[in-house]
Amino acid sequence: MRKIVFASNNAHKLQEVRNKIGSSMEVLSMNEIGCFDDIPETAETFEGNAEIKARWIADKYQLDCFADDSGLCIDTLNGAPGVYSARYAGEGCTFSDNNKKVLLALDGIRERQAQFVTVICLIWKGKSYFFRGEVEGEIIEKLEGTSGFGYDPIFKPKGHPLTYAQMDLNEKNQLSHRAKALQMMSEFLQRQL
Ligand code: ITT
Repeated sequence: MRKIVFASNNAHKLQEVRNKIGSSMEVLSMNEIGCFDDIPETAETFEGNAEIKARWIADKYQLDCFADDSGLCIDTLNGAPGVYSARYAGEGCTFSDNNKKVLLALDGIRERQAQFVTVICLIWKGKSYFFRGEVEGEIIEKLEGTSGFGYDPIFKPKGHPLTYAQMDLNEKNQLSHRAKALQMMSEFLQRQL
């Protein structure tokens, strides 16, 4: 089976990735290749940050590798938190701090449309390839559900009765932004055989 490294320190993402593509390729975590680096994300786009993370591993270990940079873009906040989704409420903040800050920012606002975005950068035979998955939805008024991570309890995909956090892993992986990007990467890799 093809082996590929997923350059992420987020255990929730790793779980989603393995659930989605783990039957077609062996996904190695950073820890499994002996890497414990905290890779600085200094770019101002999802593409830029995904490429920084993937290149870091590909250059240091000479392995095929991919990384995902993701975030929640809220229309009425001009796309915030966007690339700053992990640290929206400040360095070292928790998922709960971030959710509270979003709910406060949207307090009393009826326009609650948002997109969840994942950009994957795959480094394959030394070249970079990008795959973008997006899901339209809305920010609800209070947290609903306990599965998943991050902004899952406040994001409801368009036309769906449940938030991401009210879905189990398989359900989220049928429709999520990350699942869409992973699907595209997986189809690309199948064509490389
Ligand atoms: P790595 O960079 O190590 O992969 P990270 O958590 O820092 O992990 P990002 O830089 O991509 O990941 O930051 C994205 C943040 O956006 C993440 O910390 C969550 O708060 C949120 N996020 C990303 N994907 C999400 C998802 O599927 N559901 C809910 N929140 C998500």
